Amino acid sequence: MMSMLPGELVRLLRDADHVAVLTGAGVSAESGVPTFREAQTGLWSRYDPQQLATPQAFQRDPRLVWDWYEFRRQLVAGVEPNPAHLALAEMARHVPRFTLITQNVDGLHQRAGSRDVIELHGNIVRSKCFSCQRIAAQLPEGEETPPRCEVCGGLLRPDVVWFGEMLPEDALREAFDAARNCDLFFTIGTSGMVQPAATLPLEAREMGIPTVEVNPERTQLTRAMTYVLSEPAGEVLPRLVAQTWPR
Ligand code: BJW
Ligand code: ZN
Repeated sequence: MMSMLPGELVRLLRDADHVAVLTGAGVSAESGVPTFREAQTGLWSRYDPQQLATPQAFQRDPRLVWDWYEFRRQLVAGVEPNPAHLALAEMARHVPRFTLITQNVDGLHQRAGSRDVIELHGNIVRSKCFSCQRIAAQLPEGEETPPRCEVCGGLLRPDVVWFGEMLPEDALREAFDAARNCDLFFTIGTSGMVQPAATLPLEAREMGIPTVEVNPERTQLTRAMTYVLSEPAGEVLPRLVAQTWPR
């Protein structure tokens, strides 16, 4: 049985001029991409992602960190966007202004048809030089792991944001602008543990903007939210879209 969503939320969504959405790893879970904080499986079960996603880890063992990302690139290449990604792409077609902000590095929103996605933590398909920061146009052919920068010979690393690193300035500014100026803010599939992304929903809340959390588990953000939809995103988002804009 399909349970009804709060009528009030459906009306808010239908009437909104600007909807902003923050997504995290949970939005890709139903595609088969493990979330950041759930136990890693197989080869990588011995490693703690929080320990690998740092510049220090890369300096200590560049090959290990490169291999971890290579494993994840291949995993993501072998999965498909799920109904949650598709529902968000669909939502953007109904709302006059829609800002999609993601912490994910997997590119699945774009593959589902979302445009102008604000990527706060970068993207694993791109590589950049650990020394000179230049984005690598293509990965140089060769045996070396990690490959080297064609400009300065430095080691290449994924173009993602590790702990202790700054988020891309433009992306961060656009995300905070949207959080402060939208009419409705969604936080979907994120534990709300990582700063500064986790401040976005609270920022919206502070402006008196209604906020919605979509997550089957409680999080650090749950208490502050106006509406809490405690279900997997891939189940509840398509229903929300269908109830808001019936065909
Ligand atoms: C479902 C579901 C389904 C499952 N449907 N839901 C202030 C206070 C304390 C610390 C700091 C602070 N400010 C900065 C820091 C330090 C640090 C930080 O936040 N640390 C905390 C851990 C305490 N932040 C930083 O270092 C940031 N940089 C910064 O602040 O620069 C300024 C600065 C510089 C120097 C010194 C000081 C300040 C950078 C943070 C970069 C984070 N990068 C990562 C790795 C990216 C590359 C990679 O993927 O390898 O980004 S970490 C990791 O966490 C990844 C994620 O994007 C991010 C968020 O995780 P997310 O998406 O929330 O995933 P999970 O796994 O935590 O949660 C999944 C959720 O989904 C769960 O809730 C499930 O229930 C749910 N779920 N199935 C819906 N079907
Ligand atoms: Zn370089």
